[in-house]
Amino acid sequence: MLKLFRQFSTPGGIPSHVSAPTPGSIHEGGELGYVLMHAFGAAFDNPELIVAAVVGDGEAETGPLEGSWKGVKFLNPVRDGAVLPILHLNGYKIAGPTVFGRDSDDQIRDFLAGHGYEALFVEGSDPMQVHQDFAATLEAAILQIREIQAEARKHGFKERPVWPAIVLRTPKGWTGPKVVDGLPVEGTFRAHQVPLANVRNNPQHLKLLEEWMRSYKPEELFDQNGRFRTEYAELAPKGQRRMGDNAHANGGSLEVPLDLPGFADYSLEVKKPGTVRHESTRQLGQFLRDIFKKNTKPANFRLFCPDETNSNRLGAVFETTNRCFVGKLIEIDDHVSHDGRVMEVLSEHNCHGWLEGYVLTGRHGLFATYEAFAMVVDSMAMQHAKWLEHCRHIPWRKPIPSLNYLLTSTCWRNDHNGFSHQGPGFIDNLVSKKPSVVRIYLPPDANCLLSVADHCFRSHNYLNLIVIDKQPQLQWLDQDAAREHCARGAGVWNWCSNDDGKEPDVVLACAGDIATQETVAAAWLLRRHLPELKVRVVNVVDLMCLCPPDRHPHGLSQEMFINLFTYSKPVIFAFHGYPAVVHGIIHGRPDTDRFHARGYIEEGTTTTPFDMVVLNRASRVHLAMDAIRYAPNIVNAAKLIAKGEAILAKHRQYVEEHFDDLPEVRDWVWSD
Ligand SMILES: Cc1ncc(C[n+]2csc(CCOP(=O)(O)OP(=O)(O)O)c2C)c(N)n1
Repeated sequence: MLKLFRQFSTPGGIPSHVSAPTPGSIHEGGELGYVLMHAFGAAFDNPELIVAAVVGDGEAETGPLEGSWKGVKFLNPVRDGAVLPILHLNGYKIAGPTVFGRDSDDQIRDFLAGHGYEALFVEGSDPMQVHQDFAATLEAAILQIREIQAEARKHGFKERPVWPAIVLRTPKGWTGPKVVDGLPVEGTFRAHQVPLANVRNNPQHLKLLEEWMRSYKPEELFDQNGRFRTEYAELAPKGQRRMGDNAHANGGSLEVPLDLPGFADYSLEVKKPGTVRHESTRQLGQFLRDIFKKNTKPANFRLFCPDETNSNRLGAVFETTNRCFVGKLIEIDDHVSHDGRVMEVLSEHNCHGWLEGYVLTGRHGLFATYEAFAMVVDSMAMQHAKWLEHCRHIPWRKPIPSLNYLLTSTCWRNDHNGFSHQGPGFIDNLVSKKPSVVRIYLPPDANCLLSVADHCFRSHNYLNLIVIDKQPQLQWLDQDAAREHCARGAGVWNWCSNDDGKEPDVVLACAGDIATQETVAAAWLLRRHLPELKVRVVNVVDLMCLCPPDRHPHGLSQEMFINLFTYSKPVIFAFHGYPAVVHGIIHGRPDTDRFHARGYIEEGTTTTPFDMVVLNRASRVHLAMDAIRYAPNIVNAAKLIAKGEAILAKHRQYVEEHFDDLPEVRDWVWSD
């Protein structure tokens, strides 16, 4: 008992809410809103599992929770387990009444019925009576669930069942102090978390605390040494029947590794770098299709996407599976079925939360989304990163499959959707998380994308972020070169450099597909207009390799970093996202002032692809002009920069007249 008291919410102890050290838990109780979506993720493809999800009535006011009741419309009673929501209506949150708390039973019943649940009410304040009522209701709910499942599994799926949900009305701070300092506490918002605020200095509060603790009759429950009495301990179920020993809540222990097809089978033929255009994510779509096929039996892979699988060019998956929808199907539906494995719901929260629940219980998946709207789930990603980091230090927690993101429809190619769709900030969010759990990849083409994806699907305990656009784009590396490049994380592209392996005058570095295209095109321009300038092109796939090795495990050694970027030459760094990210990552490398990062600087609109890079001052022309500015001793620099300005003026005029990019830009390919 002393041990429990010493560790509960104390320095070096355990948090006051459910957290990674709590056996039987799959998420932190800290940030509210995600319980139902995690529960659905855990129940998918877990036919024998019933996931009890306790929803606070305050928590029920959050956007993600409000949006997550609909998970039931994706839950198939034949192949999935069940989710049993327990809506705890204690009427109050921290400082006031909850919205649901003042609703009548009928209103709550109607609300739940509208979402597809039958409400089972348990209400009262006499503990012994409520325990009995709750036990009976729980049993009824479980029998109802088993009946629904047995029927569907025996006769096949017919229609979406109405699932039970328990509504529990008990006082907030139930069995805690009734009145403190003359004010009612039990049954009010004042009972929230710390009903007695001043036990150290106020003897009255201390007395109330003692009375409260003694009301649980510790002398009956514990022996003289403070040990929990065996006769009570024995009432608990044995082994894995105990909530704390449920293997699903230590998902890594149940993981069946994915059977991955050889990713090289999906690679593109690239005879000469930068000469053919292709939609890179289409190749990934085919890889995903065959991951589904090869893992049909363990049924442990799903794709989560807010309505954009086709748009993101991943549509090949529909050759082997469908969109999941456990509701009415009609003739015009396109690849929709009750047993589809593509989870399309227009809610980034649900996609993320379902995938979290899925990987936390030992399965695998990918969340593919428009880049700008990944930020809708910034906070969820942060919480999952914290969870993983915490778990790393708990020996009994087995590693779980990584949570994989594909961000596509990126800022540079949302020229048609405009400003609202242009935001690469999810990278900024992940960069700030613990290096032990975060990986960020910016493959420049299809073959690199495949290599990176294969790597991510094999990994554990990470948030793997992959960023690449879906539009036709230049392909740079053949299969072998891509594999080697991705394994290194970054490398010199000799074929577009002209430093002959010696010290260059300037380094053009890039990370990201469009950044790569503009950088290689800048090297091409410089070759033509300033052939004596020695240019080295460095491409970065694994962003965190730029970090000094003491700050990220992927960080290149100082020697390797200098081999790429030299010790002192100017580096013009074209980056996919916000330039400040690069400056932050390279802190600690030699002479960082020589790095000039260019990237997305919130200049966006509905325009042409090249105009996007021009507006953000990250175009090939800008990069070439930067090289001229920063490389030492360029005799005719002013003249060359004037030439660059003239090209930009011509571009502006052409775009406004033709609504298209200059043909020499639009159709540009690499040539020696
Ligand atoms: C997303 C989020 N916003 C705010 C908080 C701060 N907070 C902690 S508990 C709480 C009230 C929760 O009320 P309820 O869900 O009814 O739970 P109860 O404590 O009454 O069981 C709030 C607002 C939080 N933890 N998470």
